Amino acid sequence: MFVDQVTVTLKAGKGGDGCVSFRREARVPKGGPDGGHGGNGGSIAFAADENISSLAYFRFYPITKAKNGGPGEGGNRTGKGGPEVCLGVPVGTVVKDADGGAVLADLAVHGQTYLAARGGRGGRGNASYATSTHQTPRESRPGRPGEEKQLYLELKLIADVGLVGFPNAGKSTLISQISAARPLIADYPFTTLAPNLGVVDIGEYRSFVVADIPGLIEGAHLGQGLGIRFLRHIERTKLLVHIVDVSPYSGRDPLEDYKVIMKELEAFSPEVAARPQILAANKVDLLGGDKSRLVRLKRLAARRKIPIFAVSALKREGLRPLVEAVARMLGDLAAKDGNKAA
Ligand SMILES: Nc1nc2c(ncn2[C@@H]2O[C@H](COP(=O)(O)OP(=O)(O)OP(=O)(O)O)[C@@H](O)[C@H]2O)c(=O)[nH]1
Ligand SMILES: [Mg+2]
Repeated sequence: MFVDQVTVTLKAGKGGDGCVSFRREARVPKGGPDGGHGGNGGSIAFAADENISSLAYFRFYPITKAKNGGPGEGGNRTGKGGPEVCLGVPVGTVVKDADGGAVLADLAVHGQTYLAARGGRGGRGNASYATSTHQTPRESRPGRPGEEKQLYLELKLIADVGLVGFPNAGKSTLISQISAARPLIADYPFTTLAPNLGVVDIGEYRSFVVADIPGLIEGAHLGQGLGIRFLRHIERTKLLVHIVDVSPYSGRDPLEDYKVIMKELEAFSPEVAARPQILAANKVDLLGGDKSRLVRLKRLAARRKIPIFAVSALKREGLRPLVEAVARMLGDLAAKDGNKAA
């Protein structure tokens, strides 16, 4: 089950109470105070883990509690600390306030952690109150409560390239041909219900990550089809590969398709819509003698200065130049970014 948003409740452990105790031993009269501090309550943290791919765990376990700290003991013994609970989340998880407002943490790198709910401090034991003028202190402090929080976790996959297009355009077919990803492919719309990531190997130890997401249709931003919420998974990509079905069997006009998708992207986020794009005119194997649909799309691409590649994802035609162009553009963008940073 792919889950990319959940609300969780965290209850960190309470600190253990401080102890009041006096040393009592044969032949040691007035042994003095020896009550130890309470142990700290257990904290709860999130850790990004590349082996976890969704937030599904939290659907089943929305509440996490950490153990309380143990009470202090005589003989100056500090109570046992509550162990920290570390919750694994997929890389790309954003932690927000429960109302979806402020971003508290963005766990974008494997191993990155965020201390979300701090355990309460243990209370002081009476031994720590002893002074030269106050030698038999009877005071101690109770442990402090642990933090209790409701948080909203949102997964935003981290990919370099996002595939966008109408349902059935061939997005999943393309990712299956250029990477090891094996998503479901079928001749009906909305085959893909959850995003797929694929790593595309371009030799010399270089690679990039592609995200295949569910298809968009007109009105997706109003909730048509599967809506546009999946677009969040391409929010962090550097470039988009926009796949348009140019075969006559789509029953639509490729130029119209292009514009509809752009409108939906715009409605989701103008920044995403403005991201560098490469057009993939797909299913050219079905064109037959009449190339006009492809030619018109190529003209539109030329007018808008968008690189375009005619491909057949199914027949693996034209995929190499497409992948090379993507790799080149990613390289150029990284170089530009580097210049900006310098
Ligand atoms: N003839 C031909 N068929 C293709 C080509 N690419 C994809 N198809 C077919 O088109 C249908 C849809 O392909 P998918 O890859 O599932 O399309 P999608 O864009 O992932 O669709 P959704 O997941 O529903 O958004 C499948 O039957 C594919 O075999 C192509 O280049 N040529
Ligand atoms: Mg698909």
